Amino acid sequence: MRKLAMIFLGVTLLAAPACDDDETTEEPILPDAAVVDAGPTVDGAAEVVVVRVRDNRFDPATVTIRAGTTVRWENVGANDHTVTSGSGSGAANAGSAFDRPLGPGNSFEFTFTTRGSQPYFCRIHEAEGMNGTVNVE
Ligand SMILES: [Cu+2]
Repeated sequence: MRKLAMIFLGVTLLAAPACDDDETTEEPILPDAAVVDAGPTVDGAAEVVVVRVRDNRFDPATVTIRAGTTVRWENVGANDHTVTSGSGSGAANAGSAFDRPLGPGNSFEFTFTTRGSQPYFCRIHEAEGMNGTVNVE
């Protein structure tokens, strides 16, 4: 019985402060026209550019983005592919920035921070000319 009494007391104390709060409810404050006119801030906003990975090509094969932009490759085909940095598997730096197997329905994101022209390719369909370029400005 003593335990029950303690629980009851606890519930009563918790419920008590909510009794007379209704009068202090505030209306939402709408922003002035001047604030709305300022518009959204573009600088620093996350940007994502989508490249579709098809059988067997990147679409579009060339994208031009600003530094800090994320590219998302989406495999919309039926084949396995890879998204591998470098101009080809023979390049000394092949796969040094990214090297991701990409099965059907999967996607991969990479954020480019270094400016310049950055080639990439698919290891599986390299011989078919499945490659692309990300130009980072
Ligand atoms: Cu491929």
